Amino acid sequence: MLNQRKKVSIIGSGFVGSSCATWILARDLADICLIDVNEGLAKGKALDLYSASPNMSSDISVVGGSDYSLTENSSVIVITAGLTRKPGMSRSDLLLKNAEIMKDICQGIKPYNPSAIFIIVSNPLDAMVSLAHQILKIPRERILGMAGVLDSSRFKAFIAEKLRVSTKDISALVLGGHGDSMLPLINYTTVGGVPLSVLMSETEQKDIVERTKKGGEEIVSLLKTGSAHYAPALGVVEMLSAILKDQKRILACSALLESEYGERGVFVGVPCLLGGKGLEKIIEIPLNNEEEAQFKKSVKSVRDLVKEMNQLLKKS
Ligand code: A3D
Repeated sequence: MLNQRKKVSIIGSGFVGSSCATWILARDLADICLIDVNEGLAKGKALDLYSASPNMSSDISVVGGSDYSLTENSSVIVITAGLTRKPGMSRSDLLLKNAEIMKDICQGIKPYNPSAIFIIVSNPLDAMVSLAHQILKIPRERILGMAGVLDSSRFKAFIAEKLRVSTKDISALVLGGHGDSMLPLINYTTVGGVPLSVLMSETEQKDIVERTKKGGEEIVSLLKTGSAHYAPALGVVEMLSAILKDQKRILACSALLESEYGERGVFVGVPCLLGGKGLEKIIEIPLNNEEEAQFKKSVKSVRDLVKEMNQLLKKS
């Protein structure tokens, strides 16, 4: 049947946005619309990718531009637009700039997409997804932030490297905000069903947890300019596959808590059941006292950041 393909629009066609589009094409997932404030960039990348589709044996369409009307009736919208810190720019300046960009995008895109599911990637992640939710005013089922899938993937990669085992057998979970306060959960990590604590010393476990928390920084310091994009983009595409194919996967995503984990009105990384409706359920897992204290600390740091962002927006 014609016209049954789903459409994914990606706002921000920089490193993360264009890598998302590449993985979507490679997995033949959906038609793609790339949007960027730099129209030529979005159009050029779209044309380049579309030219690759015959060699992928793919029939997906890829269009690009800067006009939000191109995104009309998307199944999913991925927002990766944002600025990176420039010399002389304070953390608050960057927070305000990215918040203004997020606000403009959400206001511009909403009229064309009454029922889309949104995946936010722009940083600071938990604050940006919270702002997008304030502007879009959509049910929590249709708005998620991507971070936990990436952080869990880094955690698994470092475990596989250390133990010299296949990544396929590793099951792991990272909760909390996307940043220093994230919580890689050793107690929920297994390799082929064997608890990690059986396979690694406590010192080795601690080292891997620390490396996971600083995974993004390690890459930034090697690259010198820019930041990670292959793994973040694949994190988005894992979420997209779960939604577009109604896979009912349990993935760590930033989602709005409405009583779960004893919290309300905050977006933070938790295990989510993802399917065709978007967020179908937040899974609550038991945490020991230490894990719970760390989770609460992480939630507080997200709340503080959102408060700071809202004050900056009010003053601007
Ligand atoms: P970059 O390659 O600079 O791309 C950002 C793009 O956004 C550029 O092409 C800009 O032209 C575009 N842009 C800026 N303003 C607008 C606007 N108003 N409308 C449309 N497009 C606009 O950055 P990147 O792709 O490396 O990173 C993008 C964002 O993702 C940043 O905020 C990163 O910090 C964030 N990021 C998050 C993660 C997570 O795990 C949460 C990982 C990697 C990157």
